[in-house]
Amino acid sequence: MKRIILGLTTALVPVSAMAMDCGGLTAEALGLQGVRVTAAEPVAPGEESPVAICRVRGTMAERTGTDGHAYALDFELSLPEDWNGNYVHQFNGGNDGAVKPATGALKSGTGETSPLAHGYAVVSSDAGHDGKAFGAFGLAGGAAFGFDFEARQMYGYKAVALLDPVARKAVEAFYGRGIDHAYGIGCSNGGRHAMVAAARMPGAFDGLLIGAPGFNLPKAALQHAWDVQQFMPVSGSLATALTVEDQATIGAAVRRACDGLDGLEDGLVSDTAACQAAFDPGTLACGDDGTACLAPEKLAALKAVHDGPRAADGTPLYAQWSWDAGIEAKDWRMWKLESPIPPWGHRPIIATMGAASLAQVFTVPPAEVEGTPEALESFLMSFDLAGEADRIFATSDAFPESPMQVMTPPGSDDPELAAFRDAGAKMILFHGVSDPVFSVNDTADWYVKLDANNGGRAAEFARFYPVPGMNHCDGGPAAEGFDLFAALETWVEEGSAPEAVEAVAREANDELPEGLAPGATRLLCPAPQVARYQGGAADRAGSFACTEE
Ligand SMILES: [Ca+2]
Repeated sequence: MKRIILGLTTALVPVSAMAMDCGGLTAEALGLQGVRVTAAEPVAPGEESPVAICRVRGTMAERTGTDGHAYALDFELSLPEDWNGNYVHQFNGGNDGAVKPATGALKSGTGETSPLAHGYAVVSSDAGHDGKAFGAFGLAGGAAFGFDFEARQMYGYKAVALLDPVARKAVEAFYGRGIDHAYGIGCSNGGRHAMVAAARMPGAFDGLLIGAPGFNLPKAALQHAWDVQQFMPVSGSLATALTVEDQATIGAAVRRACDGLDGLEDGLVSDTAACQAAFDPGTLACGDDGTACLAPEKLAALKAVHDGPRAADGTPLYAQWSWDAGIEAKDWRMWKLESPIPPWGHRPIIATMGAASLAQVFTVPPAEVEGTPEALESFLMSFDLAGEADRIFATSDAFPESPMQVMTPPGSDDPELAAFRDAGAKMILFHGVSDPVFSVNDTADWYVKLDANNGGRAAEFARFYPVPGMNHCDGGPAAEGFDLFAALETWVEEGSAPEAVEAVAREANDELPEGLAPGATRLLCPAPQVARYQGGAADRAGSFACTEE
């Protein structure tokens, strides 16, 4: 509130940070070139926004694709009335293709309230396609844009690079002053967008929050084909290759071997590295004692999936995976085996949702595949990993950059991020140890290389938090309620690097293990530290400490 003088009387009126009226905003008024503002309207606090905002929707980079489809980069900008001077670029996930509400909320990592609720200006986009390019062969999982090379580039890296300066210019014009701090946040493919930004736009963001990054997405798509090829022969159906009971059997075996390694049997395997040495999947084999076990063909498939796909000469095509108790969770089942029956469907969508992307976005040349579960399943079963895996590295006249070039952050095989580091920027990464989509090992290996290439001082600008038990971005038998965005803000704005971060076992999480009560808190530790029990109340983070040994 600010006191202003109106003639001879004084009055208290709310003061807005806005320098312009929201209604009727145009691209010209905001100083934007090559952009159409398609809507601008005030939104009162409520379901659509936690705070009063001016919501601007716009479109840019409009063109007709080589497939005849109309492409554009559509975006939404949330401009809070009570602006805190800062900016968030919200990177979305999956195949993109839709403008999600610009609130800055992640599935996890941004706490109970979104950055928008804290007064950030936030931009969100569809990454340059609308998910509706079907081509001539029917529904294909929103991935048919991959037949158009420029749409691939937009999805891979150009959408963020094109939109970001436009969004900032609009923010600064709207408020009549510069942005103090700029952040980028995303999980999954959104985490990949953030890692790409660190490499390609190293001076753009002061802070990046990076969840479960799919920074090797085309390789992870090969893993998807590999998984299906391992699981399908077990019983002729992904849905029965491993049952829910089998998952529980595996989770229980991992806990028997590993739960206590962190000092407390609480259902959480916090010492992931020690668990890889301590857990022998052979103990899952059926013996004579009648206890729960896996049949030989199930165990063989599980081990193969865990080891990851390999080329004919034995070279890994993606990554290995970590044994962890979160393998029992619903999310793991959805991505690896089967999804629940959707309200509109008569049968489960078998977990082949990555097939359309492998066929149409992550290979050169792309392959036509129909969107039916049967067609997608058949595509993955017939994908020749020994002979066709190189298609993720291939180029052609129509696709002059390979899928790996388009999707991965340049230099990520041997990362140093010198320009990002030298710009003074900070990044926080987090990844569920039981993520079934992107292997936590891939992110952990990347971080180890980053640290080595920075003389053991990567922690001065990048910290990595593995989350035991957590699945893809959130969920699973884990303490997976945490606010790493707040930790990032403090690091960027106060120079105080995050150490142990508190995580809560959310009451809304119906998969909490026995031993982890709803509301209990734990510590998330920056790798290579591990949360170890020190004694005291088992439901309090204060009873744990982050240590390397
Ligand atoms: Ca434990």
